[in-house]
Amino acid sequence: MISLQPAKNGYLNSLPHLIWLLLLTSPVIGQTKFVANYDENKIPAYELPAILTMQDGTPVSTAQQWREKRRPELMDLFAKQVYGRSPEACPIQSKVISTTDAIQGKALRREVDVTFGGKSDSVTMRLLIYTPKDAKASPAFLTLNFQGNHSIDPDPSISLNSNWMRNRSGITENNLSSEKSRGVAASRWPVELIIDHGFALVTIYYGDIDPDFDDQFKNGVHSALRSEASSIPNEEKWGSIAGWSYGLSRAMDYLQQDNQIDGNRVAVFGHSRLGKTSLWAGASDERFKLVISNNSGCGGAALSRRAIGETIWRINTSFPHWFCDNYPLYNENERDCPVDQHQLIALIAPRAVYVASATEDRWADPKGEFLSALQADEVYRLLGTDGMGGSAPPEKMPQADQAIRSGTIGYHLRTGKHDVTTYDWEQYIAFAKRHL
Ligand code: GTR
Repeated sequence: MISLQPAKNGYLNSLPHLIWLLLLTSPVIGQTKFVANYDENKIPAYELPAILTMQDGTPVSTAQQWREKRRPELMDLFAKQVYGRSPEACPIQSKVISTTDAIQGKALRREVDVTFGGKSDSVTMRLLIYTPKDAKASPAFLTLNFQGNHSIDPDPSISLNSNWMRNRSGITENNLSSEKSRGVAASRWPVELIIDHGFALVTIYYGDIDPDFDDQFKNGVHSALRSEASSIPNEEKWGSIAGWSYGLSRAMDYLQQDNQIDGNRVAVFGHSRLGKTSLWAGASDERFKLVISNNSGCGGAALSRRAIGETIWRINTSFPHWFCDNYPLYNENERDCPVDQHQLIALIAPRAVYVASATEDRWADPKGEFLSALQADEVYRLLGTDGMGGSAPPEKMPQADQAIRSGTIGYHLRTGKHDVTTYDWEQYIAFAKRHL
């Protein structure tokens, strides 16, 4: 579904304009036409939807009004207009696949298969779990990964993933896992650092839950829970981000039964599209006590109305399966979207949230990510926390590598590119120590 705004722009008045419009909105040709704006002076004038005002204009001034009225209203809007509505939680089954010592004996490493589904089918996701060796019930970081569990560490005993995997040039249905792909993403996963600070790390290959390509939802969770989702109107049905989030919640169901993990102290973390996913998982499932978005950008932490770097049109065109079918209504039409992403951050309140950007990641709009977190401050304070810290929110975006992490909303702008680095993890670990 693509919003063409014909009336507003008067495009449909003549045949040449109609042809031009079709070219602009064609996914293939449109890709070559899109030139991202990176100029702050060219951001369209915008007004953010208020967080503390109901859709009918009623102001929200108490924690109770937030909890009982505004929060449910916003959850519903994000579900119906952005990510799509997911079916109810379903039961899970788990099976331990392997248990071994790891990290020079400092950790116990387990692989646990968690299976869930509905009437038609099921999916199995393999959890790779590192827990500090002699600790009982550790706090944990729960995360999805892009390239298979075996990509996070070269350890040859981690099982290779045989599911669909993305290649560098795009998407493919080939299985690209091989001995050579072991540890390819290790720089993003400082497992030893995490363990040394007393945390568990739980990671899952995101393709176990839903393969990341547009196949009209023939596979993954969408297929497994098709009949459970059948009563949801088509335009409100869950996209892949909601599907991956649903998988994170089922992983959380498992973690609550695992006596090596403290199910009340679990952070959900994700990078990029998986950062968008961790935010939606954190908003949807209040069992996550800390939510971390690393370079999540458009459809994640960044304000959509700034339309800088990646835009709603761009993301819906490149990745039509990530969001629900209502979301393209806001293609090049951000102002009509009833929500913006600062409200997503607010949905996590009063639980701790951390948003991180990178200086060279202009596609994800670092400033828009910061402004989102800043705007959510008022809800955090209404709910009795210190928001971004101090007696009032900061007036300016911090300098690069000057993390704000004294409050309940953390933020940093790291020097460098779109990535996850040890610097990022050091901030998350320090923040998690205070909040988990
Ligand atoms: C990009 C996409 C971003 C971000 C990123 C990723 O192609 O435009 O929204 O999610 O992929 O997930 O790696």
